[in-house]
Amino acid sequence: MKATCILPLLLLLTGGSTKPKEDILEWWEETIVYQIYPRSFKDSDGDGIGDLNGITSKLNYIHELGVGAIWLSPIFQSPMYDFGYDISDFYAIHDEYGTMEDFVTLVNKANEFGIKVILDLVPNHTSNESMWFQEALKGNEKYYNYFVWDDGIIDENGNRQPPNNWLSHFRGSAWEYREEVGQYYLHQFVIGQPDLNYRNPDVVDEMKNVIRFWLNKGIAGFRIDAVNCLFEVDKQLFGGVYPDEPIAIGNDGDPGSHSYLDHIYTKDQNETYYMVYQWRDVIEEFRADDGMPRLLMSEVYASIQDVVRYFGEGEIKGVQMPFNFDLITDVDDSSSANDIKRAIDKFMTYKPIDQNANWVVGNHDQSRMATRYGSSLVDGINMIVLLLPGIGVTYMGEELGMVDGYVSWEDTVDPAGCNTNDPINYVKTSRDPARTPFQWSAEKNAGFSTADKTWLPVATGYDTLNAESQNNSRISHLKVYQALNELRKSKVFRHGRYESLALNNDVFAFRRWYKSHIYVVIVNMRQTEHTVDLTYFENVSGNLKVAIVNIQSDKVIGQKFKATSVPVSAYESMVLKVD
Ligand SMILES: *[C@@H]1O[C@H](CO)[C@@H](O)[C@H](O)[C@H]1NC(C)=O
Ligand SMILES: *[C@@H]1O[C@H](CO)[C@@H](O)[C@H](O)[C@H]1NC(C)=O
Ligand SMILES: *[C@@H]1O[C@H](CO)[C@@H](O)[C@H](O)[C@H]1NC(C)=O
Ligand SMILES: *[C@@H]1O[C@H](CO)[C@@H](O)[C@H](O)[C@H]1NC(C)=O
Ligand SMILES: CC(=O)N[C@H]1CO[C@H](CO)[C@@H](O)[C@@H]1O
Ligand SMILES: [Ca+2]
Ligand SMILES: [Ca+2]
Repeated sequence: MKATCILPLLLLLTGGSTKPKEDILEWWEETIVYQIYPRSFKDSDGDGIGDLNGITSKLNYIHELGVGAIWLSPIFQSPMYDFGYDISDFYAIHDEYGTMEDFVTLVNKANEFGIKVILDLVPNHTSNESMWFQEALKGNEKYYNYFVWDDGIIDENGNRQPPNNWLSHFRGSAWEYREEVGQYYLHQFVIGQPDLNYRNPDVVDEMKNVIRFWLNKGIAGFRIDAVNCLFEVDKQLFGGVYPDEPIAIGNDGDPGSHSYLDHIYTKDQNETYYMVYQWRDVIEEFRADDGMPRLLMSEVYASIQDVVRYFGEGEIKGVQMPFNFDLITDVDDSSSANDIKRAIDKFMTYKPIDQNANWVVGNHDQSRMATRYGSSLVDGINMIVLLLPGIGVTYMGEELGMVDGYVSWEDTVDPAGCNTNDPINYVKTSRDPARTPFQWSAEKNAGFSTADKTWLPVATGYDTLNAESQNNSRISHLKVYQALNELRKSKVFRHGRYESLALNNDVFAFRRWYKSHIYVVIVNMRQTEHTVDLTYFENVSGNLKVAIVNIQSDKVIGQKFKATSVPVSAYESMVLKVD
């Protein structure tokens, strides 16, 4: 406690915060969370689709990366209208991915490697092929009440119309009529994804049982999908009618597109936060049993104020990791060093002081990091993700600098692309390019599969850009990633403090320090050369020694530079240690 009186002052000076005391860190506070999109990671049986045994066969690779936790995108039984985000049985493994036995083997083998397994919870909706929805259609009242139904309205011409103007994320009305029921059901995502009704206590209990079921299989936590869409407004507050949403200011003029409306009644409802806090209580039941903390991560694209509410409120605990998407949504290859600094400082500024930041630069819904930032910045961005204070998140392939693959209109399968019915502009919304198979080697299908056709085509360029060749070469993105991960284990990066500077428009730099150990990380966002003076950082003087450099750099590990004048070449990034 002795540090508390000087702490506020330090925070004022540095504008950043890390854990104030040298606590013993929980497992999830010191690891990297590595996201695997199972369909595209490794195919073990030659059908062109990645599977659980494929993941198990690559645990040694994940272990060599130094990653301590893998998060698997959904592996549950699904008709795959939305590639697993439409679940027909929350308690079963999707047959293309393997069996429950394969899953238990994966968890056990992962544990032998010291790797924890995190699953994706998709609580907003089920598949229309779920037993729950099928029972609802048959008139089973219990399951009818699992969904959100409404009569709709009859217009002046006597035609039936949806209850209101709500729009699906994938274009068009969010309401779909079912003859069997004589009512419309709500689907915030595709038609095949009816929304669950969280105002029904049975649904609340059911989802808690889903959480318990998988925790009992030995998993270490959940990533919760699209959680801010859980609740819709309570229609009782509007005389039993779901109110229209207002047209968004600054919309793109396309009335079918989700962004046309301002989602004040279908997103970020107050009740959502309290549902998530209840799920934290469920994982705490397990911790009380065996002492092992489980991790919850939430996926929410919202204002920073809304995102950090998922941490909890006062004494009430929420998730430990509300995903921080600022490095996806706020910056890209056109950003200046100042923009990067502001994007990083944003989460640090708004998060509760005793909670961790986390750093995410890609996922299965977003264009890949190496494409958004450019291949020259791959190592620099990985330096930011892995060396800033907090939890690093890597989407599979970021360690290699994998780029978006080209997927033709004929090969496009993502509903976000297909639903545009537009063979030209589908590329703007399709998420397939970020989901092309993992590039293992220069062999057929990049070593992903022996099939003649894979579910998505392998990206071109895999003959040189692949895990095997990067592992075999002395200098590669993979080797830089492993070196960063090794350095990350030191006290400076586990417990040290942090401050950042935009040294000019192009060069972003941050300092991490612990007692007398000081490191400075430099990332040049531009194809320009600079000489930078690092003595703008307090306590940085004398010489700095090169610890890690990006693959384009001609600096040598161990080489020394004067703090007052460090040369930085085009797109160069480096980690320096004050000598
Ligand atoms: C990477 O290369 C090392 C030898 O340099 C080898 O021991 C290791 O098995 C390789 N990793 C993989 C996943 O092939
Ligand atoms: C589920 O919805 C899809 C459209 O997304 C439709 O093609 C399919 O027929 C529906 N299945 C059932 C059982 O309602
Ligand atoms: C949000 O919901 C919680 C729990 O139901 C309630 O205690 C709180 O007053 C609500 N806050 C607002 C602003 O509606
Ligand atoms: C600078 O170094 C001194 C001496 O080690 C230390 O007391 C001080 O806290 C450091 N200040 C900062 C901002 O790192
Ligand atoms: C932000 C977002 O839309 N995330 C997911 C929400 O759920 C849909 C349907 O399940 C997924 O496709 C998205 O990836
Ligand atoms: Ca397979
Ligand atoms: Ca919902």
